[in-house]
Amino acid sequence: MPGNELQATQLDIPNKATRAIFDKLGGPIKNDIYDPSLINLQNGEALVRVFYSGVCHTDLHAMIGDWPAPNKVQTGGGPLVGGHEGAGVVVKLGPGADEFLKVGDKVGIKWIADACLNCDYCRRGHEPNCAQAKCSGYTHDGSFQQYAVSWARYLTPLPNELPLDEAAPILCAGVTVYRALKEAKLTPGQYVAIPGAGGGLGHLAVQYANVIGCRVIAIDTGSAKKELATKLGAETFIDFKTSKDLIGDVRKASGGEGVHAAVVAASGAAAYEMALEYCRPCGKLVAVGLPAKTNIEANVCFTVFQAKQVKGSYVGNRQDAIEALDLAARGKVKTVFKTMGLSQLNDVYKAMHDGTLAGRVVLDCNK
Ligand code: 8ID
Ligand code: ZN
Repeated sequence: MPGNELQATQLDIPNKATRAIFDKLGGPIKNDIYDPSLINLQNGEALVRVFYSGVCHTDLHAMIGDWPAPNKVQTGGGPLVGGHEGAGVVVKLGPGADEFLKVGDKVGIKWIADACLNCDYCRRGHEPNCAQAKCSGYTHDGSFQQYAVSWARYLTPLPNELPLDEAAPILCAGVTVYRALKEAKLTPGQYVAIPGAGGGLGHLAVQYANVIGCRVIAIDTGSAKKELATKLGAETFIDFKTSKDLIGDVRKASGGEGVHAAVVAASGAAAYEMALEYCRPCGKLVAVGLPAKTNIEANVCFTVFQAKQVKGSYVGNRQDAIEALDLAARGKVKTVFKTMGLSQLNDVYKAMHDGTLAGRVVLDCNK
């Protein structure tokens, strides 16, 4: 169902479906057949037929296991189904779940699969920081499967006019950079640098930054990513591999002063090395990309004298997701993606590791 027409038969639950699993760190990903008709939904759970799932670099981190937070495989919970940019349709509801959704609703599976919604963090809209938060494709099986169980109250309703494949990458990449730009508190006409601008998160960040009216300096490498970032509205593209003076180049492109904010959307540690330096006084580094074992170096004297800020930004809340999707549904932001099959996930990870993907890959879960 790439478009919006849903046929009644698409709500039938078959007794055979495919999921992509790994049971040891480093992979490989294997296709596994299971029976979704046997799934016994618990209180508040929904069964989602996933039509498309975006592949986020976080999924690759999960398979490698390089983060200081154990995933389901690392805690001995058995094989893990990755994926947290799932777009599909509700096909069955567990007890109490009908308070939130009905069968046939188009919904999105996000990184945060559920939160308590009642603690201090949740009440303030910091749902990702809830101590009870569950993560799709990490602590809980995610969207790299044809039928996924998730929590009805935390699934995101999808705008009807947005095709499911276009919606999928908004559910993590889109909401994350949308929220990160909010954290940057930029105003129209200000400069923002986006390291990782040619990747899944970055290509959406370029567009959301344009919606705000910012002047975008895209940082990434290679002609495909240059073309993509420029086409999507970056004013300047700086190739981090060929630039001989990245700080100087960013300053030159931002009126000689440096940028008002850097939203670091790269998965590589090097992207953090110079970001604080090419921010102008009072500028802000918003940390989004999650390279393992990486520290942000900030010289105390310069940080104080120049009143600079460093801020982490972790996905977004339910409202951020709705807002990010709304902008996509109204055509202000467009996901650029290549469609591949669920069975090709190993190839996607290889290309992602090699840095050869521009934009996102969206898996067609029927292939
Ligand atoms: O909530 C969060 N903070 C959050 C949410 C989702 C994803 C964080 N992430 C993290 C991922 O775990 C990953 O570490 O953001 C990072 C980027 O995810 P992605 O966009 O899904 O990855 P990608 O599509 O592979 O794009 C990464 C881009 O970074 C560029 C690459 O060329 C690629 O285009 N890049 C690298 I690697 N090093 C760079 C550098 N030094 C760089 N760009 C500029 N400078
Ligand atoms: Zn993600």
